[in-house]
Amino acid sequence: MNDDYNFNDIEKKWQRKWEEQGIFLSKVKIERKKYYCLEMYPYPSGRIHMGHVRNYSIGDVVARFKVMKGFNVIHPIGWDALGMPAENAAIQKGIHPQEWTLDNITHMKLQLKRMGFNYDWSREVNTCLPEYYKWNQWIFLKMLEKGLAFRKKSWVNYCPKCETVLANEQVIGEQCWRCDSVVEQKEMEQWFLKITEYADELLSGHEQLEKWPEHVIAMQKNWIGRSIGAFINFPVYGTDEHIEVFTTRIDTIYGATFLVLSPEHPLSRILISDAPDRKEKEDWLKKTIQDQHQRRGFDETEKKGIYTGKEAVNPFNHEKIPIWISDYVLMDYGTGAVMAVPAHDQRDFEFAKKYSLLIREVIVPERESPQGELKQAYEDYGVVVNSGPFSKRNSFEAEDAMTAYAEEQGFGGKSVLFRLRDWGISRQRYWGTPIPIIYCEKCGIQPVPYEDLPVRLPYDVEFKGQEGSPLEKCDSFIQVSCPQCKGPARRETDTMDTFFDSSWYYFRYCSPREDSLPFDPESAKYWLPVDLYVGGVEHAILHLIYARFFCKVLRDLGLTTLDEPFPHLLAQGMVLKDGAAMSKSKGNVVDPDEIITEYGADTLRLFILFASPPEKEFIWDEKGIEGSFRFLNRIWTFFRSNRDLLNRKNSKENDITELKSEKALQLRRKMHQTIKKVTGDIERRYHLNTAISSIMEYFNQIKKESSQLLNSGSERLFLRETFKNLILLLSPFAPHICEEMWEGIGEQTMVSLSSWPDFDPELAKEDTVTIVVQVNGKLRDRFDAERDLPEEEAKKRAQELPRIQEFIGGKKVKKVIYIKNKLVNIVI
Ligand code: ANZ
Ligand code: ZN
Repeated sequence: MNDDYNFNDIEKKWQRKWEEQGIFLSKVKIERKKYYCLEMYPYPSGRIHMGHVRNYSIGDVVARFKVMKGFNVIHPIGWDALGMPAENAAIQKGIHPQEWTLDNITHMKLQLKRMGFNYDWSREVNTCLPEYYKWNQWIFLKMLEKGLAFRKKSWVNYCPKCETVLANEQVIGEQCWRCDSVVEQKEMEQWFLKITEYADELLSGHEQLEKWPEHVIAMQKNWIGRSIGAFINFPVYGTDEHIEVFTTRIDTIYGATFLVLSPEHPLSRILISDAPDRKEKEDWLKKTIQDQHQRRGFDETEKKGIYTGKEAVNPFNHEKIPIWISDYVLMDYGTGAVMAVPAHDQRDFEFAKKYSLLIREVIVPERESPQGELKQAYEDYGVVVNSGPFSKRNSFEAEDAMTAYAEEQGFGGKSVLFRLRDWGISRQRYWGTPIPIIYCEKCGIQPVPYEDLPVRLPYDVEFKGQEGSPLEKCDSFIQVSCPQCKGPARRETDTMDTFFDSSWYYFRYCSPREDSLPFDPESAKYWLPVDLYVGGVEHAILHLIYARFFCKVLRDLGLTTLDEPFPHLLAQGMVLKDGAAMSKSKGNVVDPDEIITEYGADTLRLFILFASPPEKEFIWDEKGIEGSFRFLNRIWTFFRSNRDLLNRKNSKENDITELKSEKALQLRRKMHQTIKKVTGDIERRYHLNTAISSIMEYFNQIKKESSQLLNSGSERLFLRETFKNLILLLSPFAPHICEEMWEGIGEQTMVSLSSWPDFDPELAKEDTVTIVVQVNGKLRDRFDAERDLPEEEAKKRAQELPRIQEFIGGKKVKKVIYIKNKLVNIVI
């Protein structure tokens, strides 16, 4: 037999065996503790990339580890298969989106299998199949019943090239996230989901998410954006109209020297309607709404505005102040109107400077008086001045008193505002879930009856890339009879945002073929929550907020009792090469298939996990992959040359008598230490990189001591034990080669199903030494520490000892001398 490490044959062999024996299929076993390991499912773009390889290798190690630890593991995978690229491919290449998607899935599935991931393929979910999207429609109808899905006319971002409405988050800067075209504004009737109803709970729920990275929580908090402030009504002078503003700084209200409306504010048009230069103003308004929308809200841009010619009355001091319209006020935040306080808000300050409006200081830092002329807004809190009866209090007292006064007088009150917007889910696209709605001239908006679900996407449509969705031109789809009056009616042609699909797919995995509900509540109750969710940090906001929202909605529908679906999130870092993320446009893509062909999947897995901890960036480097390959080769060679000696047949199991040699004893200590370290690294910190490096060290020691151990009987048996443990520890990372060696040393059950090794806590203890501490050469104290403590650490610990501190007694330390593993001398 050829002694080379023939990874290709080995990997194929074990992938076949795993599949034939169905060892990764998962079943509910009430009596056993479950573990749900989930990685964000891929979009079937055509090929697996290194980001996938990294994401799925991390999950796979954890899933395999948990199997060996005796958990009943569910590790599913599926396809986020709807969305724009498929349709763009149809337009560009003339392939039907369904063909394109299914072909891609077939190919990527083979690629994933080539990596040796232990997925339960029987649970595969594919969102472009009616058996999946039927339940999107079902959930939508339930939300409609609950008032959580509704229709609203709204300004939407529209990409002229993709011919579709984009969510705010799909607009980067001013451009379409996919094609970089400049985004336009369009007013349309859209379907929305009322995520704002859950804004408070989405925020308070963060408290349960202790095992989420802090920066992800911070991004979500910021996205939800809770502001405490007040609403105040300003009457428009000489009319019955009022302008309501939202402010977080009511303490500055005596400094409000003008009001500003957003161009889209309903009063903006009305207030300029009798202006002498009405035509000009209306043109300005139209133009601003059209092309300024995207730039709005960014502080850098110059603020432009017009004066309406009207005035409002400040209800606190009855002062008349001008009403302006400007693009720096956003319609979709608060009331779309602000009281401008130029002395204390920088945006208002710049606006006032530009148009020579009054600036009045009403807040000063403690023990200071107004400055006269400000160079910029003073935005901090401080002492209130120039504010009638509220003067001389600090900002916070003034806020309370002023809010109470506004409430008393009935022109305002305290309020909490969220930045989070309702989620617009309508897309004017073909390749998405049809929204199950029928429009009837007589009966109005009608939900498709549940028994008529799914509303299937028609197959025969044309993809020309012209205005609108192909569904709009598909008569067989559009023409339908009204569920109410049976008269002729028209189907909704918008499809759903694909974030809808990914908001609940992790429930579907629990019972993927369930056909009476989106998922079987009993199975979900057993498997959920997801114990570890691994994915890219680019999903920190949208996907992870939407999925949390859906979980709460499904809970309120009585399908689950879960509040939070993902108590533990591992946000993996990006894969870089030559200083940039791997991407086609940068031309720095390394194709996983080529690496597998050249080095094997085990080497690729090992390398991608070894080079950095999961949450850090990973830098691709060719030398690194060779290093991992060499390591596996060295283990392989060791195994091949000692195969017979290591074999079960040649040893009486568990018959290790006393170890005699110091080397053997040391190796045994190393073995227990390594088991402890690797277990802890995987289980507690997910530091797979340090786990791998301790396995490498451990192997080096085995190799070094092996020739001596092989000479004596009981120690040879010990060598077998220690090598067995090496295989077990390495197996989640490099499962194929480990199965092969495991079989090669005569083991009967597969290593993938074997138990994770235990360690003896006594033997796993790190070596410790006692270090004596002297002050000016006199012995004063001692402490125990790990052997080979770094010098700085030893010096620090010595000086921190309470007794030593007493001796130092605040005197200046001149010098600290360290003799490794023995002594610290502090000279004062
Ligand atoms: C007066 C004021 C004085 C303000 C001051 C701030 C400082 P956050 O914290 O983000 O909620 N604002 C309210 N609605 C707005 C809109 N639609 N477009 C633009 N700006 C708007 O911000 C709340 C503050 O942002 C509000 O408080 C308001 O300006 C402004 F010294 O009112 B403030
Ligand atoms: Zn009807």
